[in-house]
Amino acid sequence: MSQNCILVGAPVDSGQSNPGCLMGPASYRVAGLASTLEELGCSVSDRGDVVPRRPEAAISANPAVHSLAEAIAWTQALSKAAQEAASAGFPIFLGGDHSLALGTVAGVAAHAKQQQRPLFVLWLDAHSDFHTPMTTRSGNLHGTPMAYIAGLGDFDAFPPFPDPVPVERICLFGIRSVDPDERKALHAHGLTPVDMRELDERGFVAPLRGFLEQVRAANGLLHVSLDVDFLDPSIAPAVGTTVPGGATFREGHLVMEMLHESGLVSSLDLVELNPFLDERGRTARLMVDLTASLMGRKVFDRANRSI
Ligand code: 6HN
Ligand code: MN
Ligand code: MN
Ligand code: MN
Repeated sequence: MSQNCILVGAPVDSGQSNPGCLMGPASYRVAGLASTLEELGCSVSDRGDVVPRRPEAAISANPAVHSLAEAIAWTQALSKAAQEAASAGFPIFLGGDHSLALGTVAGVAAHAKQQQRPLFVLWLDAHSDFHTPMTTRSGNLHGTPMAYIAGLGDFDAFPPFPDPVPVERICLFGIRSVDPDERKALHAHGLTPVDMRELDERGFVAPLRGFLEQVRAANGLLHVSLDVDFLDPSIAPAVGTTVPGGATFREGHLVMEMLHESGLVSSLDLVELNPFLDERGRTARLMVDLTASLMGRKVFDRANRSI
């Protein structure tokens, strides 16, 4: 699968409170993302960084929420950029904090609708990101995109999500930190995360394979949102919301290799990298290497090892 990769920088920093994610796109470029993909036979075009319009004033009904106007401006700009990129090739969105997915997934959902294909979402994260602006206590909107994508109400002045993704088409994978209000909402909407406990018991292969089979059976498009904190902090320290007990180096690569072999992935977010917290670029390089595995880098080609 040699792809036409379209890099879209999304230096979003307003969805959390730990400055630094805005350096993420630059860090991926310095770590050699484009040349790594080219070595795999992909063609790569880098569209540079998206620039949102000046935010219009917006105040949330929840006083804890900050940077609402910025988040809405990013959502509008990224939704447009993502829809365009998705119709031209395989978009890779370089974050930026996870609030960028409010826009990127809205854009790829609009694209999927146009293609009349169902969109599936694989959320690789320590967190479920299933708050609405009404339930978040931290006020950090990077904790909300999954609920937006699933079409939950109460999203302040955000544009309505174009074509909400039903929970049966969402897989939250690697989860190990869920706030009480998120747990309530997940229950209410019948969305059961594949949490680390389940992965400990069943391993990574069976649950992922089950989800990929669903995508294939529905001839779906698959958006993957990779949060740095999906990975264990010992291998990926450059994120403001580390949670112990994450995916190991090999588990991370295994997921990416299986995704490649499935041939089903149509777009990717790389989110939450905070280069200010990195150690000599190791987290940025790991994220680039994981992307390489997703795009087909492997040790050895062997038939019949696919899902
Ligand atoms: N992320 N649930 C916590 C909050 O502040 O709402 C953490 C959110 C983390 C967000 O993983 O992108
Ligand atoms: Mn996240
Ligand atoms: Mn997270
Ligand atoms: Mn929270």
